[in-house]
Amino acid sequence: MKFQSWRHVFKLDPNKHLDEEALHALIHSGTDAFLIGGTDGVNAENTFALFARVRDAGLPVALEISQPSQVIDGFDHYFVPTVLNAGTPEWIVGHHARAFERYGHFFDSRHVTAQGYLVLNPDAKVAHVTESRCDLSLEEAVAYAEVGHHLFRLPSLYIEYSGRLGDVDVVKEIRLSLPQAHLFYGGGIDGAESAQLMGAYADTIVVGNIIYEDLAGALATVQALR
Ligand code: 1GP
Repeated sequence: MKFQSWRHVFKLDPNKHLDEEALHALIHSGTDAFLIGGTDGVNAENTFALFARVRDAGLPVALEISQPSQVIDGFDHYFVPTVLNAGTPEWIVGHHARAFERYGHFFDSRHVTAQGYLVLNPDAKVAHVTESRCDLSLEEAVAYAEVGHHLFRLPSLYIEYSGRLGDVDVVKEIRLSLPQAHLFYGGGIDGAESAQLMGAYADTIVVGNIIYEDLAGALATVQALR
């Protein structure tokens, strides 16, 4: 199943505890895929441990690569973020160049997709790490997305509000400006209502934190999009 047809994704954090019962519920929730990734304390060991628990679940499992040392063979798909509004070139192209130095010979474009991130919650860890400029006007946010899609021709864009629900007008305007782009939205989705709100404009909704805080809320996000 290609990522373009994913409507709903659960993002699992290798550095967070998930018991068997919860994992079983997620596997049978009707979600389209699992995305494994996180910002804090993610390494090859905990990434592999989590991957081993979901690899035979019958769902696509993708890795969001946040550092080259975390790359593990065997995933169905790999996403490589490039943060369009990062404050340092490291997170736009620097880490990527170092990853290609090490792993370039393994590169297979059929299984690797660049995601043009717009990091828009200034309080999120990812915003601090990437020194992202989050105080963008609506027009500026759209312009960054347009650069990612039209100029860099990225195969997907990711509107990232990790930790809180974002501004639906930003998601809506980017959708209207870029009807052909594949839009991921993530941040603060905690139940049916927020899933529907952002799902009206984004192609793929990513649900993360709520898995660990309110499993019933997390499960409700899947049904809301069906
Ligand atoms: C994080 O966009 C995802 O990278 C999901 O965000 O954890 O706030 O659901 P939440």
